[in-house]
Parts: sequence; C-alpha cells; structure tokens
Amino acid sequence: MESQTTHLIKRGKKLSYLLRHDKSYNFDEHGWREVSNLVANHGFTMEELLEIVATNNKQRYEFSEDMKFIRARQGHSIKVDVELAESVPPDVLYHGTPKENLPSILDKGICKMSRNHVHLSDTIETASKVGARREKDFIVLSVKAKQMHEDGFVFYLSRNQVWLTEYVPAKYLVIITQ
Ligand code: HQG
Repeated sequence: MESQTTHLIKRGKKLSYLLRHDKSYNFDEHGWREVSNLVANHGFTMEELLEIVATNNKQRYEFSEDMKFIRARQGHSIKVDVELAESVPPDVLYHGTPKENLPSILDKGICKMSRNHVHLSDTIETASKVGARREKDFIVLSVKAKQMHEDGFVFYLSRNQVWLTEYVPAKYLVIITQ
C-alpha cells in the first residue's frame, strides 16, 4: 500500500495541475479556484487541502482569507494575475535546465515557454533540482540579475520565494556547471 506521504504528493500534483494549467475551469482574474469545485468535482476534502497547503515542500498553494478559494502562488500557464510582488533581485540568480536546451538558450535566451514567467532560483542547489527533475544531464546557468534590473527588466518574487521575470536575454547568462 502506498504511504500517506506518497499519497499526499500524488494529490498535490493533481492540485498543481488543477490550479495552474486547467483551461476547462473559469478562474477568478487573480487565479483563485473555488474550494467547493475541487471538493464536488475532483474528489478533494477540505481536510486534505488543508494538509497539502500546510505540508507542501515548496509552499506552492494558499487559501483566501475566508478559506473559500485556493490558488497556486506561481507556475501557471493559464493567464491569471496572481498579484506578484515586484522586487529588486540579488546580484545573481540561477536557472537549471536539461543540457539539450543549452544551444537554443544561448541563442535565444531563456523564454517562458508555456508558463507565464521564466522561473529563477536564488541558489545553485535549487536550480540543480529544477534542472534534474526532467533530465539527469542538466546544466545550471547563472543570470546577471542585478545588471538586468539596472537595464530595466522587472523581477517578481512569489510568496514562496521563486524569482520570476518575462525573459532573460542570452547576454546576461553564464554557464556555471557542465
Ligand atoms: C527551457 C517547477 C530551449 C527551460 C520548477 C525549461 C520551477 C528553453 C523549459 C518551475 C528556452 C520550460 C519552472 C529556449 C527556456 N530554448 N529551451 N530558448 N528557454 N527553455 O517547466 O524553469 O515544482 O516551464 O530551461 O521547480 O523548468 O512545478 O520551466 O527547462 O520552479 O512548483 O524550457 O516549475 O516548479 O520548462 O520550471 P518549465 P522550469 P514546481
């Protein structure tokens, strides 16, 4: 039988899809989804949602104050405005990616692809985990974030500490692992 932790991770992944990518649901403009919809149509209980929100390893989700709505804090492909805080980035941020993406990234820069933003990490360790989650052959790039900011690029910090921006041109990138 699967452990309770494995079960919660599985349910968390389902929730991630439902809150970030589900085009069949009509989201509130700020990305909120009704808890009652998840309970009625997707087999969640309030107790389970409370546990996922509290224990999620990246603190990905949050409830509205009245607990009637839930949303993901970042990572969407659906077009919503999750009221991200514009923030001044540290000097350097990091991006991990499968090695096979490198030629294209060095040519075109880091693009947001299907999501609403490019995702950047504040440590090499976190960026390595992002890069390794699809492909064990990954690389980590450092991003000259301070320089980008000085050049007018806008950065956001999500409430679960993920750095986000629209696009990273290749000239701000340095390969730091191979
Ligand atoms: C790559 C997870 C070729 C980019 C993670 C990435 C993160 C290019 C992939 C969050 C490219 C897009 C986001 C270019 C970008 N040519 N490839 N020009 N520009 N790419 O999943 O950053 O666990 O949308 O390097 O931890 O991997 O779900 O982005 O490999 O924080 O909460 O295109 O998702 O968070 O993939 O991951 P993704 P990502 P969660």
